[in-house]
Amino acid sequence: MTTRNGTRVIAIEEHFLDPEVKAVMAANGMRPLGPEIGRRLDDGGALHIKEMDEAGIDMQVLSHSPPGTQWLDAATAVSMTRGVNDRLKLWVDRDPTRFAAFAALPTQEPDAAANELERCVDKLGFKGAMIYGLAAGQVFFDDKRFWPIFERAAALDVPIYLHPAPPHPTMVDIYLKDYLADYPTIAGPAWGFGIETATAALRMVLSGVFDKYPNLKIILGHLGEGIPFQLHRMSESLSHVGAASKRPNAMTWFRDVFCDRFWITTSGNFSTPALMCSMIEMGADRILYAVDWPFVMNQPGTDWIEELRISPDDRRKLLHGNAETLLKL
Ligand code: GRE
Ligand code: ZN
Repeated sequence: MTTRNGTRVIAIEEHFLDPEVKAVMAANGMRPLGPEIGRRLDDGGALHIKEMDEAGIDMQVLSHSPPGTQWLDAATAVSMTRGVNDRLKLWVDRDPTRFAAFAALPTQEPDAAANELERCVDKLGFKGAMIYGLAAGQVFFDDKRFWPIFERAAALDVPIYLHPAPPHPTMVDIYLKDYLADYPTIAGPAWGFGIETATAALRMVLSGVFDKYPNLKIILGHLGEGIPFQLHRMSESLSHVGAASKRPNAMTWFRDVFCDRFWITTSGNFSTPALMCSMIEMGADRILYAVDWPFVMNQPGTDWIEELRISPDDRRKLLHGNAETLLKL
């Protein structure tokens, strides 16, 4: 299929809210961010398609909105996440040319999460999984207890998308609280999300999980949550002392792992300078298109890519080719 944009467009961080999860969220006093986002998150597909058509997006890779089922108690999460993924499969099956899926995982029980990932990939045809922020809002995912999930993803050869979620309250309290009332997004997309998710990615590299599972592939949204801009400084500084300095390729170790094991998307970050930095640091093969619908609308992304002056080859990679390769679409 060719859209009005002249090339196939696949967007890979596009959210929905499962009706059962919505009900337990409501029962716990959790609400989507306003009626406009709420209306789009749980529309079941029709609004997705309408707004995809209007903006020339051919395919969305769907993922649950944060924090998925990660906030539930473990037993509820394990059973409810199966239902979430089964309902998502029915959705994709209604329109397989327009939708593909990332699994939600009950990360409270890492072995169950690994099994659910395998079921979703092998039986349901899902393309990977999305996990959010801190596990249960408390622990970074580099903790060894979660490695069974990464081991399975590597064995299945599917990526894990590391997505932001509300940051730890202690971080918000110490770093941001004074300005939160006047600038509520500073704990979210304006700053807190990126800081925390970049920290999660950094910690994953330091943990050695990529030494253990060399085929592990991680996706970051929002053009890498700031890491491409910091990559030289992080890599160089880490090499001076400590564990990185003992690596044979100390000077470039962090950069090498990041550029080899991570892919990034444009979700919510339609910035040409930031894209240029990312392309120079990581290469055009590492950057995939995403919108972050409905937290970000489709049309600003379309306006941006229509104006974007990159080579036809890089354009095809960004808009669909890299997604087709990484996600086997
Ligand atoms: C996101 O999914 O990236 C997101 C939210 C909430 C607010 C903004 C945002 O979940 O980008
Ligand atoms: Zn998102």
